[in-house]
Amino acid sequence: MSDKPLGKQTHEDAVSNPKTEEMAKNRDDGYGKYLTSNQGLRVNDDQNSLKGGERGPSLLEDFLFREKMTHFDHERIPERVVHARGVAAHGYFEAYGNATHLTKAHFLQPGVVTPVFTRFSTVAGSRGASDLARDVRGFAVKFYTQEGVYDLVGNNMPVFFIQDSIKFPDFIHAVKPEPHNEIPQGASAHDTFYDFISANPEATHMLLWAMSDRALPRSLRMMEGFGVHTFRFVNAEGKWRFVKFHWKPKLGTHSVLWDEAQQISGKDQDFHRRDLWANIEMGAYPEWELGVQVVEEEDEHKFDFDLLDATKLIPEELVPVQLIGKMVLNRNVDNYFAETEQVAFCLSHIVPGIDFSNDPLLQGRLFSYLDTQLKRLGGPNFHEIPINRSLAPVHNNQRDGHMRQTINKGQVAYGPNLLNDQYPKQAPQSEGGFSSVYERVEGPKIRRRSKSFIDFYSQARLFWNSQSEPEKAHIVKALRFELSHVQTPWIRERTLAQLTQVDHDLASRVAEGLGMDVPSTEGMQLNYGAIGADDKAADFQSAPAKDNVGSSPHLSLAADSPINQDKGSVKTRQIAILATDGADVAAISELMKTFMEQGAQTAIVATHLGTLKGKGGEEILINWTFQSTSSALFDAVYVAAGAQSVRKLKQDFDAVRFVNEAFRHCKPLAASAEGVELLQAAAYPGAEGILDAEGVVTSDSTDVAELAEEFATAIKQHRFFSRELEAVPA
Ligand code: HDD
Repeated sequence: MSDKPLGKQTHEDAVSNPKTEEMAKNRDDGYGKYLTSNQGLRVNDDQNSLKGGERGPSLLEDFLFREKMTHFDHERIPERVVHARGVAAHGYFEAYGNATHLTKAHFLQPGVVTPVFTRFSTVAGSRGASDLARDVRGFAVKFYTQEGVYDLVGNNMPVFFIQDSIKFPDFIHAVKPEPHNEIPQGASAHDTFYDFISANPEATHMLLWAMSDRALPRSLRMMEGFGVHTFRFVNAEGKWRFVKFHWKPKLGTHSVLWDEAQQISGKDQDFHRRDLWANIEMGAYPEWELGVQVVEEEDEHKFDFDLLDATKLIPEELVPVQLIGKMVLNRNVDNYFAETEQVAFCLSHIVPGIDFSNDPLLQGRLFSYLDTQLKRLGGPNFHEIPINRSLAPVHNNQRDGHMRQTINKGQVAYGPNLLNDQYPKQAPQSEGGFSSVYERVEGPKIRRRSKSFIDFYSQARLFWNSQSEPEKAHIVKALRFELSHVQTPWIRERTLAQLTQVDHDLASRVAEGLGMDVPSTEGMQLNYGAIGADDKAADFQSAPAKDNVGSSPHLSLAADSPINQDKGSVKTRQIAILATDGADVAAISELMKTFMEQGAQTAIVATHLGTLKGKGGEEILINWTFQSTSSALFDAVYVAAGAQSVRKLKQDFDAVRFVNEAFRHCKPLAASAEGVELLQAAAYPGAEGILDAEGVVTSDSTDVAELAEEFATAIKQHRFFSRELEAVPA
C-alpha cells in the first residue's frame, strides 16, 4: 500500500508560495490510503455499528462509532457575530517599492513579495445567507510578512455607521434579524435598523453608501476596498504620517441592480462565492492595487472634518491615492472550514512601519477582534492553527491553554531571566522590534464625543452630489424599498427627517414613493446618538449640511468616473448565447472563439439541455436551459441567427423574458439576422424602444466579426443606465 497520492495534482503543485509550503504538513487528501481512526488504527468496517446480534442493541464498546459520532457532533463552531458569510483565497502581494520614504514596513520595500490570504464577507447575514443581500462587504487581508502577520481588516465602503466602538453592539443588534422572531435574514429593511438610523445621524453618510450601488457588487473581484480608519505610516527615521488605505480593483468597480440582486439570490445565492472560486480555478486571477492617501502630521487639522472620525472620508480630489503595490489572488482554499472559517483577523496584528491612530472606532476594534477569536476558536492558541500561523518565527513566554501545539522546551517561561541568558530576548527597533509611535498624550479623563465629529450631514451631501443621475435614482428606490418594509410610521418619518438634512430633493423623492410628505424637523430631536444622560442635547445637534460641499467624482461608479477610467474590459464577463435547434452553429462558434480569446466566458442557453443541432447538422453542447438559469446571472446576451431556432425561442416565454429582463437591467444585447426578431418579441411594456436603445447591437448579416467588435465595446461599458425606465422594478 503506497502512501503517495496517485497522480493527483493539488493546488500547491499549481501555485506555490512560502505560506502554501509552510502549511503542507497539515494537508491530507486521504487519496490512496486506508481509512483509520484518529489514533491511526485501520478501520475494517465503517458501515455497521457494533451490535449484540444482527438485529440487537448497539454496544457501548463501539469506540469507533463513538469517536466518529462525537467528532461529528462537535463539528460546528460559533459563526462570526458579524461577517459570518465569507469566502477567501490565497495569493500574493507585491510591493512597488515606492513607499520606502513613507514606511519602514518590510513588506512594502522594493521587490518584496508577501503571501496573503483574503476573506470577503457580507456583514449582517448568517453563514447560509445570500451573497446578494444589500449589505456592506468585508475585505480582510492577512499578509504573512517576514516581520509577522499584518491584518488589514476593511470594507468595500470607506466610512462606517458609527464613530465610537462602544456603540457597535447596539448598531449590530439593530441591523441583525430582530430578536423576537429572527426576521429578516441578512437585510437592513426592518424597523430596528431604521429606528437606530433615525436616532443616530452619524450613520446618515454610511446609510447612503449602503443604499447605493456599492452595496450590490457585480463581483467581489470588481469592488474597491478601504481600511476606513486613519492609520499611521512610520519611516526608518521615525517620522510618521497619517494614511488611509485603498484597494483598487483592476477590473473596475461594478454593481448589479436591486431587481437583479433579488433574482440572483433565488437562482444562485452563492453567486459571488462561485464567481471568485471559478475565476481563480480557470486562472483569471483577480487583482487589486493597494493605494494610500498620505497626510502629514502637521496637516492633521487642515480639513473641515476630523481625520479620527470613521464616518468621514478624505476626498481623493483633496488627497490623491498613491499606488504602492498589487495583490493577486491565485489559489482557492483546500478546505473551507480549516482556512476560511478558522482564519482569525485582528486589527492588533501589526508590523513595524504601521501604527494606529486615536480613532475611537479603531481603538475599540483593537480589543474586539482578539476577544472574539478567543470565543469563536475556543482559546488563546488560535494563532497556531495553520491558516493563522505566522511565517516569521514565534518565541515568547506564553504557555499552555487549550489545544497547545508548540512544545516549548526548557525550565524557563518568564523574563527577565538569567537562567536562559535572557532568551527569548526583546528586539531593538534596529532588529525589527515593534515600538509604538512616540507621542505626547494629555487630557481630562472624559466620556464625550469630540465636537469636531458633530457634522453628520455635509459628507452625506458630498456623496449624494457625487452620484450620477442613475445612481441617485437607485438610492431613492433603495430607500423606498427599505422604508416600505418598516412597519412603524414615525420611524419612516424620522428617517425622512434625517434625509432632508442631506438634500431636500433626496428626501422628497423618497417621500413620494412612500406616499408621505417630507416632515418638518422643527423641534425634532434628531440626535440621540452622541449624548450621555447629563449632556445637553443641543450641544450635539449637527449643523445643517454645508452648502458648498461640491462633489467628488471618485465616489461615483459611472463608466466615466475616474475609478473606472481605462478599466473597461470584457475579461471574465459572462455572455449568454440564446439559441436552440436550427441555429447558426458556425457563427456561434466563431463568436465564442472571439470572446474567449479576449478572456470573456460564454454559455449557450437553449430550450433543452444536451446537444444543439445546427441548421447544417453541426452540433454544439448546451450549457443551460431557460428554466435553470436567468439573465440576471449574465453580463450580456446574444441571440444567434437561424430562422427555426428563433421561431422556437419566440414561442418560449422564458426566452422572451430572458431578453426583456436583460434589457431592463440595462445590459448589452446583440443579435444577428433572425435573432433580431427575438429582441422585438421582448419589447413588451418597458422595452418598446429596444432596437434603438444604447448598448443594443444588431446586424442583418450572419457574419459575426463586425458585430462582435461592437458588442465587445458595449460590454466594456458594463451597463446602459440611460435606458433605465420606471418600469424596472425597484
Ligand atoms: Fe468588524 C469582523 C470590518 C467595525 C468587531 N469586521 C469583521 C470582518 C471585517 C470587519 C472585514 C470580518 C473579518 C473576517 O473575514 O474574518 N469592522 C470592519 C470594519 C469596521 C468594523 C471595516 C469599521 C471601520 N468591527 C467593527 C467594530 C467592532 C467590530 C467597531 C467592535 C468594536 N468585527 C468585529 C468582530 C468581528 C468583526 C466582532 C466578528 C468576527 C471577527 O471579528 O473575527 O470582532
